[in-house]
Amino acid sequence: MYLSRFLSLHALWVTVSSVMQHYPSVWGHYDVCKTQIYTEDGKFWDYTACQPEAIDMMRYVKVNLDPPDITCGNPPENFCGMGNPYMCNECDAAIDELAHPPELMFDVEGRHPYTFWQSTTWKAYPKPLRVNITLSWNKTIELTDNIVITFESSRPDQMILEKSLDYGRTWQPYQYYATDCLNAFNMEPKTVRDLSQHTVLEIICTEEYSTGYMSNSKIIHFEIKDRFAFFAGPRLHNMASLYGQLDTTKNLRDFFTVTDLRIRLLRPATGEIYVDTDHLTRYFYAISDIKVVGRCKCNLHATGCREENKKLLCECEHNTTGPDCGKCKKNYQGRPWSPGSYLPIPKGTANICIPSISSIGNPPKFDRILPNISSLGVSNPNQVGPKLALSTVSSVQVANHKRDCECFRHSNRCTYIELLSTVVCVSCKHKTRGQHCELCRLGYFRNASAELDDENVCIECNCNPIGSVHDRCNEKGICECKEGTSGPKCDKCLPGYNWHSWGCQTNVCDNELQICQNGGTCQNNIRCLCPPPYSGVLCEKLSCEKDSQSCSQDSGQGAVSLQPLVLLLPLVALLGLSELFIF
Ligand SMILES: *[C@@H]1O[C@H](CO)[C@@H](O)[C@H](O)[C@H]1NC(C)=O
Ligand SMILES: *[C@@H]1O[C@H](CO)[C@@H](O)[C@H](O)[C@H]1NC(C)=O
Ligand SMILES: *[C@@H]1O[C@H](CO)[C@@H](O)[C@H](O)[C@H]1NC(C)=O
Ligand SMILES: *[C@@H]1O[C@H](CO)[C@@H](O)[C@H](O)[C@H]1NC(C)=O
Ligand SMILES: *[C@@H]1O[C@H](CO)[C@@H](O)[C@H](O)[C@H]1NC(C)=O
Ligand SMILES: [Ca+2]
Repeated sequence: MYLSRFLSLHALWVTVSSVMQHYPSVWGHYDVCKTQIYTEDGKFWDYTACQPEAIDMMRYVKVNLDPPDITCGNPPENFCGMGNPYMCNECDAAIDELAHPPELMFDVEGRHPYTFWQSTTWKAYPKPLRVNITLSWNKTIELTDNIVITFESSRPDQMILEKSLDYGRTWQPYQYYATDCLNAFNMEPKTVRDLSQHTVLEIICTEEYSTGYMSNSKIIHFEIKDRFAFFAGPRLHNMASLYGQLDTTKNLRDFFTVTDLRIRLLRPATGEIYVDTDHLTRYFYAISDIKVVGRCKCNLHATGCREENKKLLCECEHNTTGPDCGKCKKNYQGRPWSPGSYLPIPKGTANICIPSISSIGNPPKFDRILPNISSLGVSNPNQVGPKLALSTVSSVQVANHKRDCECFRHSNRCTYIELLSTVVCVSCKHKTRGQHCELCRLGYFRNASAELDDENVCIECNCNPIGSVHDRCNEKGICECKEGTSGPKCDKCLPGYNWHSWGCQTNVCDNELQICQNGGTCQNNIRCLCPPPYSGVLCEKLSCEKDSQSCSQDSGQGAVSLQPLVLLLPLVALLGLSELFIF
């Protein structure tokens, strides 16, 4: 409700401001995906880049611990204070007040004493005490604030924060933490303040958060804001500059993007050079809180991100779809998908998906249809569908869009046809053709499971050359068959027909309807083998030998009288003596 009220106020405001022909410079929150604009020509939607609000991401996280049995309390055990090895407490998983399960790392904080997760103690020393805490969102998120890990124990001697961008398949280090960076990771110690705009992506090892087990601070940061500050200024007052930078530098954007985080605890705080083996119950990890703030990555195509079946999903606008709004909706693939852009400041560019131009697949319905371009010889009369010029899409955005060379990645060359004031792709590859390489060549059909810009978008019809009328097929790949032929590829015969080297032919004989007579046998459904003296297609005739008696009985007189002549004719032709026989 708030949003819609905001939208209408906003719309009103846009009306005013478009009269005044300027926008206020404080814009740049990217919190609306579209606004209505009123002009003399009527109402228009103006589409803008938009993104969800930054929220507490720990509400949606799935946590996994490795080793799985690393949480203390099963069996119950004692742990003691780092400073005072005689001040001890009990951890018992079976008793609520004494249990320290992983959920306590991201419960609602504010109680005292703090609730916390705790590992077993370092009983197995000198075997390393190592724990991986993996945080998974199953959704790409963009971090907007520092990651803050609050320890209840002393902060570890060695720790690595890692990130994944591909749902946990591969991992990269984000930051190393150690009391002694050189010793632990063979890295020079650094702090974020040692970095600059140019080295902001460098992975550093910091000693800032580990030294001094007696120190009061129990907090570890991963400094997002300090890194933003290289672009947006110390108090982040110039976010526009940061957004501009994020827009043009993919690496920078990816640096702040994650699907998973992993905290690798490698060595607990020991405080002294030597581990006190008499009091191993002093060494363990305990974390009371993890803070991760970010926003769903929606490629600047959504302001909403909701949880559905335990999974975060962008509520995509601009006719995009997918968990990250990472592709165009069906029938809105008039040009390749692209993310929205923060530029130009302050409203960005929406890069909306526009209705498909294509007629392969399902022809979309448009309000306005332009004359087709079959006069160019690029349209297939068998696949007539509405063709749409980019300029007819009713949107300010698209009207301004240059008619550039959009060939769905099947070509990167276009030619301008002045007569039609149209840009046409040339040399479409991957068996495509058409103004935007959006059609399949003759003899190919659209792969329904492939996007228009897929290399495999067109599949060969593969019509049987003998059984089909031509080598083209319909949108399902079904060929047009000759008489007697069937099957999607026309390589089968209908009942009553048989496949020969020249296609399907009606059976001459079979064992049901066309039975060879007079003791003849049917050979391959092609011919009857007749026993003498029978002949004819079905052995229904008697062959007349010269002095056969049966001939005159069964066949008419004409047959007898004609016979000598019939026998003579080839001979006559052979000798060229036809003039001797004048009837
Ligand atoms: C933690 O992750 C690292 C890196 O993938 C792996 O080598 C290690 O076996 C995992 N488990 C523990 C308990 O360290
Ligand atoms: C992640 O999300 C996908 C859907 O996008 C779902 O199929 C999959 O099961 C989810 N994985 C986990 C581990 O929840
Ligand atoms: C997206 O498509 C719907 C129709 O399915 C249309 O009403 C809407 O205006 C379109 N939005 C954009 C941003 O083009
Ligand atoms: C497209 O052009 C062909 C040939 O010029 C014509 O027969 C057909 O009716 C046209 N289709 C449309 C939708 O204008
Ligand atoms: C159809 O496209 C999908 C997606 O690219 C591809 O995996 C598949 O192999 C294609 N089918 C054919 C028959 O080429
Ligand atoms: Ca807690």
